[in-house]
Amino acid sequence: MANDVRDPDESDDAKKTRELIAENIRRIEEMLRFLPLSDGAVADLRTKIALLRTILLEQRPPAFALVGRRGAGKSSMVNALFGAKVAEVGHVRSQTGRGRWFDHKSERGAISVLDTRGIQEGSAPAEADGAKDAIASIVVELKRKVPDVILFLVKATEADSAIDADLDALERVYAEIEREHRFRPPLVAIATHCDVLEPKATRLHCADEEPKEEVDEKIARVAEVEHHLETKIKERGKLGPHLVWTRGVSTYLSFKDDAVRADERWRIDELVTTLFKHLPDAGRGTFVRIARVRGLQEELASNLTRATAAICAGVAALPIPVADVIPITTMQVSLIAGIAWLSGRPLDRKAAAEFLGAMGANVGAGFALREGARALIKFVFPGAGSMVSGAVAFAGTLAVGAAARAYFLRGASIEDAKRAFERKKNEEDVASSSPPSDRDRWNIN
Ligand SMILES: Nc1nc2c(ncn2[C@@H]2O[C@H](COP(=O)(O)OP(=O)(O)O)[C@@H](O)[C@H]2O)c(=O)[nH]1
Ligand SMILES: [Mg+2]
Repeated sequence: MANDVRDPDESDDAKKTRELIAENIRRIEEMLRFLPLSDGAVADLRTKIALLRTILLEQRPPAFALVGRRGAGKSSMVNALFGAKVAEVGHVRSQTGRGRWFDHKSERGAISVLDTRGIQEGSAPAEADGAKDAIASIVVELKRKVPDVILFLVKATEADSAIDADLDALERVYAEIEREHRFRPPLVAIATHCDVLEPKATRLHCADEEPKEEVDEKIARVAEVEHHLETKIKERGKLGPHLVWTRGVSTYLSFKDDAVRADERWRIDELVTTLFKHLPDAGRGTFVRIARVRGLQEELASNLTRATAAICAGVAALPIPVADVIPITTMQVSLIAGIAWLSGRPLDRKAAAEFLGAMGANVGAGFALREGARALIKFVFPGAGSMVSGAVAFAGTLAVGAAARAYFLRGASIEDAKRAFERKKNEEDVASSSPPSDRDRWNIN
């Protein structure tokens, strides 16, 4: 899949930071063979290193194919995922021409979208090139790149009328992908425009403020639509097995001069969570930055933290001279930069410097990763010489990760971040002061 795109607008600092992290990860990998660990433990560390590399260095835009007729809400869906105006909605001819993969961008990243509009319009095509061309171009595009997930969109108000042509189109898309890539992407079926179901005036996006009975009535209608949609899809043997989620949503956002004027989105967080679940790691980092669902940012950040902690503990198991603590704290600085990045900040040293400075480490904004690493030693491992035990490296890394998550993802004050750091560190210290020992914990031979 040729969808690994490096952002051409990436700053020099970001490039440099990437290179440093890449270099550091390479070093750590080289150390692996010196580690006194079992094969199983080494394999486990390799998996964790691969995760770090994928999240920090090998991100690409997630790729979604949107299937649904004109007006189903495909462009609105793209805007709803971003929470901003990135796609033209309504009767505007798309800037992409027909049936092309297109990267919708914001400063937080890009989502690659294949808008298959026109594919089901066997008759009366609105555009001069017609349905045949639409199909031909979509087939070409599906060859070029395989979608991670397919989103099938139907207007809730039209779900029980003629969706057979749409389902034919969807089958067609699956057949092409299957033939070309031997892969069947997960299918997410969405009923859009749920906000306009009866009772029309009842607002689902602020259901707490609405009469309960009316909300219940509206949600019951949504459930009916979902049931119908799901049944229709499951009737098709070629589609049913790939269906992972069916839900009614509202993508409604109104813009004025490109700024959000009204946000009436409903259940988009749930949708984002589902899409996240079905994305490969290479698309997940970008996706959580764009969609900004806190829980998912947290999930990825804690995966990153745990992986880094395990790697640091592994490095700490090395006898000197290789095992001075610099590689460990360098990994921790990378972790801070990574968590800042997941929060939407650029992947550069500025965010890490800000965090380290606020925590009390003395670093300039343009610090070298190693300098940051040295500064970090003082407060992660106070009193330690050049040797730290695996357990202490593990606890220290979890604590750094906890503080960075509090600061960047929850917008905690630096005081709170410090408290999160101390709390985590103490928890882990207590946990590691009694068995299991380093040896048990890391399967050390
Ligand atoms: N009320 C409401 N309007 C929507 C929703 N989704 C899309 N729309 C509107 O439906 C029209 C068509 O949407 P658009 O995203 O351009 O559909 P596309 O042709 O599939 O790209 C636009 O006027 C949108 O504002 C929704 O969930 N609720
Ligand atoms: Mg559109």
